Amino acid sequence: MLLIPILGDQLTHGLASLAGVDKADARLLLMEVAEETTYVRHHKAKIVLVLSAMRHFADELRADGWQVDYVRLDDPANSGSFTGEVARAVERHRPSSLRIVEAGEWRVQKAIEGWSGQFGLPVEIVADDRFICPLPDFFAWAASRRELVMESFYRQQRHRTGLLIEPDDTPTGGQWNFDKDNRAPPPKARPLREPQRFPPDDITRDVIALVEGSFRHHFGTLDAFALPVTAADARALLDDFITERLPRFGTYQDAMLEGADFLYHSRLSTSLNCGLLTALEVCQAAEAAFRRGEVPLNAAEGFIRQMIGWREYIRGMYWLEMPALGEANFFGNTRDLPDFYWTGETDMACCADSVRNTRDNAYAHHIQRLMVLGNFAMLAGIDPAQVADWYLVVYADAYEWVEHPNVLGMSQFADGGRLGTKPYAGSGAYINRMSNYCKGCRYDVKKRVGKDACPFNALYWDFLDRNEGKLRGNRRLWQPYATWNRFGEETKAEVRAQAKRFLDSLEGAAPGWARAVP
Ligand code: FAD
Ligand code: DLZ
Ligand code: SF4
Repeated sequence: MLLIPILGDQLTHGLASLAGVDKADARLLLMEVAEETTYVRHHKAKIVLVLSAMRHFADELRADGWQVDYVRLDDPANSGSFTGEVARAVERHRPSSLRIVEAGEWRVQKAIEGWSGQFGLPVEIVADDRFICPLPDFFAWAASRRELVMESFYRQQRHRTGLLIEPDDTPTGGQWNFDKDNRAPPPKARPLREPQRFPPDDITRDVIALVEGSFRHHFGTLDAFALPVTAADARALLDDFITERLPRFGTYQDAMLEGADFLYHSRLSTSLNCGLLTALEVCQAAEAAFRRGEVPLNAAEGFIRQMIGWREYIRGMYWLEMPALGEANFFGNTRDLPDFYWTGETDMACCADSVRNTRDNAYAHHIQRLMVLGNFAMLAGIDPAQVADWYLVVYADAYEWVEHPNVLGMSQFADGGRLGTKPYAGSGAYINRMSNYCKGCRYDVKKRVGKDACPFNALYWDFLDRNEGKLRGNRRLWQPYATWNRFGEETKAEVRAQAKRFLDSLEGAAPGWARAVP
């Protein structure tokens, strides 16, 4: 008999470990375990999402004729870890071998690699073919490059999938990339309706009760929980996105509007990352809408680039760079994460609204994550490990394979530029251009110094100044350094003093938000 453990982010009916298996001779194992629910203190909505999706998936598998063991969190015999639960299942069923799809996180993969020795059984670890680019192909691509630029990987991926490729092998529309059309400031009116909601059913309500009891001290609220927890609902959310928001997704991809929590974004990452949707089906739906003339090319291409370009590149970089990536700290930053990342209490309107969205929805869109909260943390010199923990906790789509490269690489430049060619650092001017936050903020985005000056301004220049030894050689930063060096010594001293005053006023977060205090 074959024992097939399925992890909480592997909830896909076409999972590689199930292919070709005789249902009568296999036992599937899904495990709710304390180790996963508490290794960081996840946002309540993330725990509800994963456990509810697991329970729904187990029911669907049974209905499909599989024999399924499902271990609940509150089962008194629950050992609390994947390894412990697999050990118990081995005792129960005495399988002849195990089969599992490779894990999405380094620490879990290392545990799985120990199972064969531990249990004295053959363990087949199957490649995760829900990703379009197999890892060996990514490593080969990386080995052939001096710089690991996403755009060149993306073009290979277009050829690999045939998405937006014409019969003569050229990119549809004659261009690979329409990014220059995708930087419009926010739309004036608020023209959109919210993404479709999926109100909790009985299974989800049970899990909500469990989480409100056992995880009540975790970050976040569940009042607005309405995420899809089945493949059918995730597909409905995809259809809703394609018709309602994809047409304008490209144009307003980088825009931010106070109180508009999702704008034209898809909100599909939570479903994709736990397996309810696959990247390929989502991209095919976007391309089909373009071919039907329902969405413009800049929108379809922009979306497909995020999916087969960025998402796959990020995943490849995780496995290429781990475990060193987890410890990366290029700038040697040591400041504690400010308290407002948890409370939302700050006068900076952009940060307050982004944290509110995060708390209420376990969500923020890309530019809130990158150019508001990530940018602030890097400019302020926050310890990147604390920043990474925060991101892993607060977003319902966060798993280490996608969170670490985005946070430690793209947003904090803690890897020294392996992933991005320059730090994503911006002053208040960028946020003002791409949002309406500054209009309602008590700070003045035009000012660099003074009590009411936007903190991002002095912090931006102070960041460049502080790190000049490490960054001056970066060819993409010669312009800001040229500007900084045109400032007189007096101005420079004022900026440094302004940044110091502000940083000294920041209160560090109380311990225990991200990881339980031992
Ligand atoms: P949309 O804007 O609609 O984009 C469509 C899809 O493209 C997303 O669903 C996602 O699957 C994919 N995508 C776009 N950009 C990226 C990217 N950089 N990396 C991976 N996938 C991408 N994404 C996560 O899924 N989990 C994370 O933990 C995560 N942490 C992030 C942390 C930081 C600091 C930054 C800058 C980005 C992070 N992202 C993460 C990427 C991106 O912000 C989210 O995928 C996106 O905001 C999810 O919302 P959406 O589904 O509405 O995305
Ligand atoms: C995120 C998460 C949570 C909160 N709980 C569980 C769980 O109880 N059981 C489970 O199988 N998976 C859970 N997950 C997702 C896992 O953390 C994820 O599958 C691994 O980290 C992938 O390596
Ligand atoms: Fe953010 Fe500065 Fe604008 Fe205030 S003025 S919203 S702090 S960028």
